[in-house]
Amino acid sequence: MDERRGDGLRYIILCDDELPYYFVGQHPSQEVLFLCEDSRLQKRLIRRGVKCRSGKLGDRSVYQRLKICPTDRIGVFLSAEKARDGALKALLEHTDVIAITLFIKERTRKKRSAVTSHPRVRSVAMEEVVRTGFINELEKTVSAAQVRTLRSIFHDQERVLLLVQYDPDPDAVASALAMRTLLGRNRLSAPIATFGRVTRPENLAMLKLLDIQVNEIGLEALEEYGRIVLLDVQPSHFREELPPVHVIIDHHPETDNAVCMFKDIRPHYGATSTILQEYLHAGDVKITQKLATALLYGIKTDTLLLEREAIESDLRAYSSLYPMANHRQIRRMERPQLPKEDLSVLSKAFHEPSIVDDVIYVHLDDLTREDIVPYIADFCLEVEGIEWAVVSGVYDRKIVVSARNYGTTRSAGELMRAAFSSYGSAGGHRSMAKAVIPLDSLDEEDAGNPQEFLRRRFLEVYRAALKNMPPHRPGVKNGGRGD
Ligand SMILES: [Mn+2]
Repeated sequence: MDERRGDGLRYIILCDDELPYYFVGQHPSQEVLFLCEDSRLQKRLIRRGVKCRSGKLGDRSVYQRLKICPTDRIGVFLSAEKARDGALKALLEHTDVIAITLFIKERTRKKRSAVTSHPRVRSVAMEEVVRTGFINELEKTVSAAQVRTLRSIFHDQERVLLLVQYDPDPDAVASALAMRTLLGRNRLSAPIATFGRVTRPENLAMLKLLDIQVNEIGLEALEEYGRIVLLDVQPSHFREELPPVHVIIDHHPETDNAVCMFKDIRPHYGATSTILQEYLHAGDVKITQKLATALLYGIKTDTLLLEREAIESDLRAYSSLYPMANHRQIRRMERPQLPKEDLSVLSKAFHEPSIVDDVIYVHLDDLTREDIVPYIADFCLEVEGIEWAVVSGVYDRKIVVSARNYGTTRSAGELMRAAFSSYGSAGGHRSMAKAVIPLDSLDEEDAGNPQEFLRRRFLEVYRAALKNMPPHRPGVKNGGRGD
């Protein structure tokens, strides 16, 4: 009778009233078991359809009968201090659970006993749990109303244009895709369009892998559409004088006082994809794997893996999309594949790498994609005895340079700035940096032999920096690969 069911997780909830039932309820896939002392409470919980046992919670025999195992998830909702401490003590001393969650009232938080401050006990304020759930509901109510308004704006329209920025990024593309889904449209009745084009390789990889089409259009094409929707962008972004747009959904600070039929601008959000995820959720729209993958990638790239300007809403959207997304595709977008055309360039470059001091220089002549350069720079740093890798490539009449080091010497960003900022843009962090130099900014001789120019300039500043540098002390300031 006390045998565990299946091999799934088991949630064990110790309680002295019915409240936890509303928190935890019945979990569709996992086993939930309530434990209480009062047999009348037990009956009430069983009537609600959950499993419940009663017994003395300070008594180890209760837990031994249940064959508590380390991974059981144990939540304690006991308001009487004595009963609570007794139960915790029994659990800690007579079972091998990894940890226990103790739910407490915020105002009692300070009153901690030896057993509630045990390292295996984590206290969570009930108010906190209620609040996040509560805010969620308020948000959902508003989002559902917004979805109703949006649908009414579009329902009698034949063609809708989803317009994004000049060089659309994953957040914009995912938002547009989500908008189309929300409106129940397809790529003909609601195409995604830009006045520019998608250029970044990882963004192109996203379009290819997820089979998303972004049309390149001109201003005059806007006339063909009954409704124009701006996603992840506002009218002032465009050099073109836009006709009035109908809908703006964005997370950048509001720059236009544009009057339109519907506007939802949330500058505190990390991604527009998060706003759209909330709409889809509130509108009870089924999210396909493709859409979940796009939105997750949109949030991930705009928030730099949730490190930059991500708020709770972004985290919530992220975690709700996570199980639905195709992570293999996301990995492929993040590290785009090497184009076959560039293989011969690579083999030529590796045939004659140049190593001076502990710096390796590799130059790739004509590339079809610029992101090969940082990729090869990472690789070169693995070469035996190498402290610095400086890899350059010519792409679109520009020299792209990536520098990498082990962080033990001078900052890559500083050296690259010193060497190349007078020719183009240069900068970066301690262990990785980038420069972009238009070929036209070099004199004829250097432009004809960029490899030699780069090596000479870099070595100049590198040697100068070594001379001025105090003896290296590991772990101080310059230590660690960081970035
Ligand atoms: Mn964005």
